[in-house]
Amino acid sequence: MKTIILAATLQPGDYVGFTFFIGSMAMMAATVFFFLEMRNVDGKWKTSLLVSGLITFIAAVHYYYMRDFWVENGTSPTEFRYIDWILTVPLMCVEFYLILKAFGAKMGLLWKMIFYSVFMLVTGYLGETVFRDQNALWGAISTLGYAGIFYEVWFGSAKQLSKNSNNPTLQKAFNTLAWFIFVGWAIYPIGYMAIPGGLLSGILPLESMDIIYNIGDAINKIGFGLVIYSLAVSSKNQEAA
Ligand SMILES: *C/C=C(C)/C=C/C=C(C)/C=C/C1=C(C)CCCC1(C)C
Repeated sequence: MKTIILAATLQPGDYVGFTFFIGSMAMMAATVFFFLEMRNVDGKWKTSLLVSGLITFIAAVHYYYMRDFWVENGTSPTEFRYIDWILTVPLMCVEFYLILKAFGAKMGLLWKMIFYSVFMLVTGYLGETVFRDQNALWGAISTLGYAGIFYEVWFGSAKQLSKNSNNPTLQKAFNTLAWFIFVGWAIYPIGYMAIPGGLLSGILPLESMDIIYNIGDAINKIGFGLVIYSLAVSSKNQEAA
């Protein structure tokens, strides 16, 4: 008997597929939320919320494709994944710049962070695809880009600007975002190490890579946006008080 598999049909037990569906919907819902809430915040925060919504919007569209790709091929949609990241991760750097702009952030800081993130992603992509046999080496090279961003927000000029702002609301939000970079972003290298021949491939089955990436994206993209949103709302309440 011939089984007809309809496009984009989930099979029972396809946990990777589940997280792709949940991811698509969560990113869409978050996008609607950020865009609609733009009317409820003051001037400069509108841009920050717009960027938050763009991040989840770009992810929602890619998740739509990735979900389809996974369901049809049963393999990781690596290209869509990295195209998404190369757009959304620099936009997360833009978020840092926007909240620090009023306290003296320069374009140089933004470009530096964008450079680190693009370096991290291009080398990570090479390790996952072209040079899979040397994925550990490329993973290590990619980590240098991650370390650059980590340094900026924990010790570098971004940290200094936040420290010198004398604005407790900004500092609290900045520190939360810095924890996202530390803990939230550290989720990704764990997923990367599940690729065949990767450092954790003995412990983690290959499917766990996409599950881990999907969880990481939901936490980081939506969580980051919510931190920005609460900063915008509490800044408004402060001014009203
Ligand atoms: C919304 C997407 C985000 C926040 C993606 C972040 C991705 C990373 C922090 C990826 C990092 C990697 C390493 C640090 C080493 C191994 C290769 C990567 C690209 C998975």
